[in-house]
Amino acid sequence: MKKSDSREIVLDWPRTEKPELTLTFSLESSELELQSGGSKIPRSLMTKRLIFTGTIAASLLALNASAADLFKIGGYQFDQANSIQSATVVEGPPFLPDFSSSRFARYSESYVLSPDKMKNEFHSFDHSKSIARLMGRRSKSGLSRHVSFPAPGDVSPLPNIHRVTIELTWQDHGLPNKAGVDFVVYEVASYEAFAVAVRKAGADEFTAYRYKFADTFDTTHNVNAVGFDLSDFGLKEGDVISAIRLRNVFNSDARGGADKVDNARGEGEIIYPGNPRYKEAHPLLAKAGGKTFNTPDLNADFVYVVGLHDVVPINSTQ
Ligand SMILES: [Ca+2]
Ligand SMILES: [Ca+2]
Repeated sequence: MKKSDSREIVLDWPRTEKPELTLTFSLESSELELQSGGSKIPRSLMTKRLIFTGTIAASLLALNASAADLFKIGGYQFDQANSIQSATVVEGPPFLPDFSSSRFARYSESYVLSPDKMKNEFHSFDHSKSIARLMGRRSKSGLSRHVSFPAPGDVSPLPNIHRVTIELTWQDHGLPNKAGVDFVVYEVASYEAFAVAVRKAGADEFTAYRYKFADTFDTTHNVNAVGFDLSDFGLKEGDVISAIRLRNVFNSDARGGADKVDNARGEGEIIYPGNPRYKEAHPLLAKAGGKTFNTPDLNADFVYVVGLHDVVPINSTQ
C-alpha cells in the first residue's frame, strides 16, 4: 500500500463525546481502540460515526481498515477475507457426513472466562465459510459445520477402501507463498490423519501429498490447528497456489498396506504402496514419538481452512 493511496475509514465515537479522540490499534488483540481523555471508550457507547477520507498513515492502511475481520484460533491469526471460498469432493463417493462445530469461532477465550466483562470477538465471524457449509450443508443454528472422512460403520465411503479427496479453492483468487506458514487447516476434536496437496496457479497437476502433526489443540474452539508452509511442497517464495486438496489416509488394515511418510519422525511426504520408495519409507504417526492411527482415527473432521496472507487475483488462463 502506497502512502499516497486514499482510503475511507469509518470510525464510531460516542454520542456524548467531542471528537478529540485518540485512535490506537493493538497488534496483540487486533483491535482498534478509541480513547478520550486517556480512558477507553466502551463499544456500547459508540453510536455516531466519524468519517476520515484522504491520505492515511500506511501503518493503518496495512490493517486493511477492518480489524473486525481478524481472528486468532489455535495460535494463528488470520483475516477471514482469506478463508477458502469453495469445497468440492473430487475423488470417491461424494457423500461425507457433516456435523455442527458448535464451539468453533463462537467465543473468544477471554469471553468464555468472564462473559460479563469481555466482548465476544467472534460475533462477526462468517460461519458460512466453514467447509461443510461451503459444500451446501445446511445449518439451522447459523454456526460452523464440519465434514468428516470415512469412519467404521459408515455405509459408504469406507475407511481403508475408498480414497476420498476434497478440493478447496479461493475461486478467482490464489494464495502466495510468503515467509513461514501460509495456510492453516482446522481439524475438529481428537486429531485424525489427513494428507494435503496444493496446485500452483497455472499448473495441471497437484504436488505430492504431505502429512503433518498438529501444531496445537485449541480447547476454546475444539480444534487442532495444522499450519502448512508452501515451501515444504516445493514452491518458491512468490509462487501462488490456486487450490488445496485434502485426502484421507489408509493404515495397515488396508489391503495394499499403510500409507507411509518419507521422514523417520512420522510426518512428511506421503509414500503410497507401490511407490519404489515405499520399502525405505516410515510409519505415519499421530505425533512425534507417537503411534500409528487406528482405523477409527482415519476420519478427519474439517471445519475451516484459511490463508495467513492476503489472497491475490489469478488470471483465468493461469
Ligand atoms: Ca511459506
Ligand atoms: Ca478429529
